[in-house]
Amino acid sequence: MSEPEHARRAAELRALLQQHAHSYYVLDAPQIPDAEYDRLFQELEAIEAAHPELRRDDSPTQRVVGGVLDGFVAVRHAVPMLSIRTETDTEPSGAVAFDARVRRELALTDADLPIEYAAELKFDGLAMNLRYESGVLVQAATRGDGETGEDVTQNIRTIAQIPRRLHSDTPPAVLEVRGEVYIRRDDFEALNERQRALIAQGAKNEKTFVNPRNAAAGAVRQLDPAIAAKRPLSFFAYGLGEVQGWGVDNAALPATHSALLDALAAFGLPVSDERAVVQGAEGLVGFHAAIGAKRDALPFDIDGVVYKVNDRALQQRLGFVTREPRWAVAHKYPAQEQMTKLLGIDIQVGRTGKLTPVAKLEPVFVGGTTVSNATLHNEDEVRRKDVRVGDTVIVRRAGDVIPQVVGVVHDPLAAEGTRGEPFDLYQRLGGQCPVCSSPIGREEGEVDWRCTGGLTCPAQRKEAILHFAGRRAMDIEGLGDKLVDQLVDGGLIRTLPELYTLGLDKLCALDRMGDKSAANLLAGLDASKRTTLGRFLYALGIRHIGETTAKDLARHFGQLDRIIEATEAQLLEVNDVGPVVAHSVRSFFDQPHHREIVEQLRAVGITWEETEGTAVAAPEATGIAGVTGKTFVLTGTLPTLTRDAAKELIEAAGGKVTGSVSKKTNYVVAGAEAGSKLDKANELGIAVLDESALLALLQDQVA
Ligand code: D41
Repeated sequence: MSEPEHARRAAELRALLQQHAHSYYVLDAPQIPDAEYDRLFQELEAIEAAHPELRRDDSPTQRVVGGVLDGFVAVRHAVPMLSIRTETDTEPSGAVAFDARVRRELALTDADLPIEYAAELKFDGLAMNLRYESGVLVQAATRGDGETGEDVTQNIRTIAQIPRRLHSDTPPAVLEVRGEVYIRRDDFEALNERQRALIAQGAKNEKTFVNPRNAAAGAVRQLDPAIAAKRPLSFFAYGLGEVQGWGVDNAALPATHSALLDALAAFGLPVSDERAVVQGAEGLVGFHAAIGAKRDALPFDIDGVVYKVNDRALQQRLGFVTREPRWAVAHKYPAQEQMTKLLGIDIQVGRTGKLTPVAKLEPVFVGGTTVSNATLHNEDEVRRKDVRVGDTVIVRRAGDVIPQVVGVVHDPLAAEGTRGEPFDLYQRLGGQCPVCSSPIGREEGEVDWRCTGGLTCPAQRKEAILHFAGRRAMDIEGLGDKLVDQLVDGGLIRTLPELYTLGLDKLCALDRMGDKSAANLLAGLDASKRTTLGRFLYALGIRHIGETTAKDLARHFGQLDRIIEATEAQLLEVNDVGPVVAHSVRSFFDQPHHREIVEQLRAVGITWEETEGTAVAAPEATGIAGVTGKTFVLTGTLPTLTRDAAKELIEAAGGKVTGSVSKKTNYVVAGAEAGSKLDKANELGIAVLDESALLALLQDQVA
């Protein structure tokens, strides 16, 4: 580059970085991936280093970003919140280099023993200082610029995991705990689903979030704590700020970082179990590799691991340079977001008929694999993000979640009018399902277009059969997904009733199907014919009709024909049936091909007992008082009962099992690794039972 070229590029980079820093820090809506921001930042740093005369006071390289926002009270940290040095070399050599630096600083030679390190995760969230006085949480503050942050106590108090009071009879007079506020990936996906639903219902001020860290940042800096409370925040502690009176003269302060984390855990603070004490560079490399291998399986995002010299006395000897301790480093992993080009948009028909726009991408290495397809969720999402073919987009792949396009990179230098057309799903498909050519439709208040072919669309056939055969539906023993693939792909069955016309000869002709398994399947099919009305209804796979609703409908109407003929108003009379469910049942049976399938199923000999129904009698009258009518939510792994078994027991006693915790939930049954549902229960003050307490409760009912 020539001299004027450098000057021009530096100015361009300053402008770009300023714009992106604003989007990131102020709007919580980044326009480019972090890795790209870092690249631009480093490019500017390099130019400024080579040409000091180009350095400007307002350059993003000259100040710490993340200043104080209007609306929150500034808090001066009693002890500054330091930064952590980042090792961007994602190879093992990054760990080796850190160990070598530490040994050099301590003037150690090869003859000396390896250094002991505490290795932990680098959570991808928001740094926070929690101040406890006499064991009581009195203040929570963001890091800000490290000297001054914002008081976000109200919002942090909504995090159920963070104790309001330390678990100790003799807490330190002052204990500042530092850690990271983050959002789990499953909570993030659920949050964005909710946001998409709100937007679909016409909510104006709602948006989806680009990634968990941004959602967390937005929640922490919410001016309305009621909104913050609805965001599923979590917390992990990793260090200390000011400490007074932890024993006489802080004599109870642990001597190592690992013991400190144990002590924080004993105070009731969340501390990650994914940590280790290791020896020397070799130990660090091993930890980096081990966590790298399970990164996808962790329930939250990490962008690296952190190594800390374990001995706190050694830490003090090492000290820090320009606000970064010499005794700690963050060792990164490959980024989970990257930029690439959008080559086209395909539309996939899901197994339930949902039509999903899928981005065809120029292959890009992200989150550890090469990605060339990513979901765009639905048409509204594509339009809102204004994603068009030919654009440069940001792709995110984290954990086992399918890759997603989270946004478009707008090239500020691109000419107007050179972009592709806005996306229109209906027009693209000419109104027809790309698999079966049935009309596509979208119900009011829904974001997803769907194929209306239902049981007749090949894309939905396998799923419909598997659902029908499922253990909680018709319970057809021996009919799993491999066999369904064979039956459908081999053209043996196209519709549900055809299952029951399969013969031994046809089955034996299938690959790997012996006489015995064929006979077993036929026996399974035969046995499934005697069922209950609830199971049969559930098996039909009507949208929005889960097991519980199917049972409620069966109990209420008693006879299939009454359900088939019921008006929406009559359906609304059923316990827990709202307009969406009523409409779904009605439109299912309005379709002639669905009625035909039901008739054919009856014709092949499927039977159940029909009753008068309990349209007038309250269901409570038949159950066992106490558990009857109570709503349970199951979360985590119970020691002996499977989820299905627990559900069956609860339902047998007259209780109901639902999927999410709300004010209407009576009990949450929690097992190992219970997640956000448990937090929610605690937050709402709902009774939490373990397995034995559940069994005792159910026992009481029977006794
Ligand atoms: O998980 C993290 N993001 C993390 C951040 C961690 N595990 N340890 C950290 N340790 C420090 C020092 C060494 C300065 C106590 C940190 C951070 N700092 C940190 N996070 C944001 C700024 C600094």
